[in-house]
Amino acid sequence: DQIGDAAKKLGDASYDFAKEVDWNNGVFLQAPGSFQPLKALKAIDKMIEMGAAADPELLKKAADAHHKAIGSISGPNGVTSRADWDAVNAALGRVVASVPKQKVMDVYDAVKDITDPKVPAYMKSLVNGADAEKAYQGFLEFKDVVAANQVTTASAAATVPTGDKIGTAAKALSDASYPFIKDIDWLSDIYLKPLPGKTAPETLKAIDKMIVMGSKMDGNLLKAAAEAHHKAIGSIDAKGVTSPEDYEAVNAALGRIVASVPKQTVMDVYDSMAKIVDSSVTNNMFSTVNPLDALSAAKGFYTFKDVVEAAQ
Ligand code: CLA
Ligand code: PID
Ligand code: PID
Ligand code: PID
Ligand code: PID
Ligand code: PID
Ligand code: PID
Repeated sequence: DQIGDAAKKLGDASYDFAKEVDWNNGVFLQAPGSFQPLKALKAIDKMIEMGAAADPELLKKAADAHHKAIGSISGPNGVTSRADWDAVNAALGRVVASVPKQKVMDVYDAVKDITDPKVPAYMKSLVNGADAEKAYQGFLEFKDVVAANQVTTASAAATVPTGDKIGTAAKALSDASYPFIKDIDWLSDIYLKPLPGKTAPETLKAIDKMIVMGSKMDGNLLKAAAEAHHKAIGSIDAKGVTSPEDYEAVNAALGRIVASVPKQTVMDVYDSMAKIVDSSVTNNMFSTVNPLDALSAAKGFYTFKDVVEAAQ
């Protein structure tokens, strides 16, 4: 297709740049400017809306391309192979083309809003500037091909199951865990801190398991989960906490996407996370909330998971 062909040209123009970026640099965990969690949540919300509007099959293929690319990483900078670089660009170009232009521009504008104008120049200073310029020229040509293949209307909204066992169980889970949700400091910057003692390649292994799980999920249910998050963001209070109803809808939606993949795929995520999250992290989280509320939430979760497993 045209986007695939254009991605090869983009690769010619951008792979030198890709090799020069230090993908393992811890700087990418930082906010791209001053820390503004509510504004950042708005930017994430625009990405969620774009993801929910995208073609689910193309999203899956993009997830697969990333998984494959992680498998061909080499060298200290963590760069993937030239062929996989092109495949990721092609897959993302197709995802972008599957949503109306305005959804893409909304993400761009919202990200711009939380990005210090000095950040792009700083990023450029870390690589060969001429290669960055060459990559950008390549991107400008690529985007015209994407725009020429872009849809003008968003895909249909997801169908949300009703009256299923997971939905019923989500009510009990949410009642048991909403006090815990209210105890959590959602506006803290602690969630952007590096995991103690872990390197980027180690962390990427766990992300890879999530990518694999995402690619196996039922596309309609994943879209529904994204829509539920978007709705929940719309009802947050000043401390970032969503309404009980929207929280329940998020739990139901996430229970359903977990049930749409094999148990082992879920356990692979859990086991890889357990390898990189030290117990000091979990204990620290626990120390910031009311312990009884956390234990009630955990009890609710362990009951919920049996209903999910039965539907899996
Ligand atoms: Mg989420 C999970 C935040 C968007 C899909 N997500 C999580 C949590 C964290 C979070 C609260 C990971 C850390 C953790 O486990 O804490 N997501 C979060 C934010 C946003 C977002 C702030 C921004 C909008 N997510 C989002 C989108 C999607 C997902 C758009 C795609 C539709 N997210 C997704 C999945 C999962 C998460 C599939 C998880 O599995 C993970 C999670 O919650 O695992 C348990 C602990 C969890 C909480 C504080 C909230 C849930 C409370 C539960 C139901 C009960 C508590 C149990 C116990 C006390 C603690 C966990 C024990 C542990 C051993 C499992
Ligand atoms: C400017 C001035 C003109 C010239 C110009 C110009 C530039 C415009 C530009 C630009 C626009 C632009 C857009 C970019 C957009 C990037 C979008 C990224 C989206 C990320 C997402 C992430 C996610 C997920 C995911 C799916 C999940 C939801 C999420 C589900 C259902 C200024 C040059 C034309 C770069 C969507 C993918 C996992 C949130 O106009 O004169 O330069 O760049 O998890 O959804 O699971
Ligand atoms: C524009 C203007 C509108 C019209 C429009 C428009 C276009 C927007 C577009 C577009 C946005 C867009 C984005 C693309 C992004 C491509 C990103 C590729 C990333 C590849 C990576 C590969 C890799 C790895 C990996 C992880 C490793 C690092 C690597 C570590 C830690 C402008 C059409 C709407 C194409 C990251 C995965 C293995 C490098 O908005 O008018 O057209 O395209 O090895 O991580 O090692
Ligand atoms: C300039 C002037 C214009 C021309 C121009 C120009 C240049 C702009 C530039 C540039 C922008 C730019 C951006 C770059 C972005 C790279 C982003 C990389 C992200 C990597 C990540 C990696 C990771 C992980 C991971 C999970 C870990 C955290 C991490 C935990 C909990 C100035 C040329 C357009 C290079 C996210 C995945 C392992 C961080 O605009 O005239 O030149 O470069 O380790 O999670 O640990
Ligand atoms: C233990 C001991 C027993 C008792 C027990 C026990 C506990 C087990 C547990 C537990 C397992 C467990 C699992 C959890 C799994 C969480 C999984 C999260 C996945 C996140 C993903 C994120 C993503 C995306 C997304 C889609 C995108 C890709 C991504 C596409 C196509 C130990 C109690 C049984 C919590 C997948 C969603 C946006 C990466 O067994 O004695 O306690 O918890 O962007 O995909 O866009
Ligand atoms: C288990 C054991 C196996 C069998 C199995 C199994 C089950 C795994 C499961 C499961 C995992 C799982 C995960 C669930 C997670 C739910 C998370 C809910 C999060 C809700 C949020 C709501 C909100 C917001 C929002 C953003 C705001 C904050 C809030 C800010 C900055 C165990 C079956 C495989 C259900 C985050 C979105 C508005 C609070 O593995 O043997 O069954 O379920 O307002 O952000 O303000
Ligand atoms: C313990 C002992 C057992 C019993 C138990 C127990 C407790 C475990 C616990 C607990 C685990 C736990 C986890 C918590 C996790 C909270 C996660 C919140 C994530 C929030 C995010 C928010 C954000 C953003 C956002 C984007 C911004 C950055 C942020 C930028 C660029 C010990 C009870 C099981 C509470 C990610 C989205 C706005 C950070 O196990 O016997 O008690 O709690 O602002 O992006 O700015």
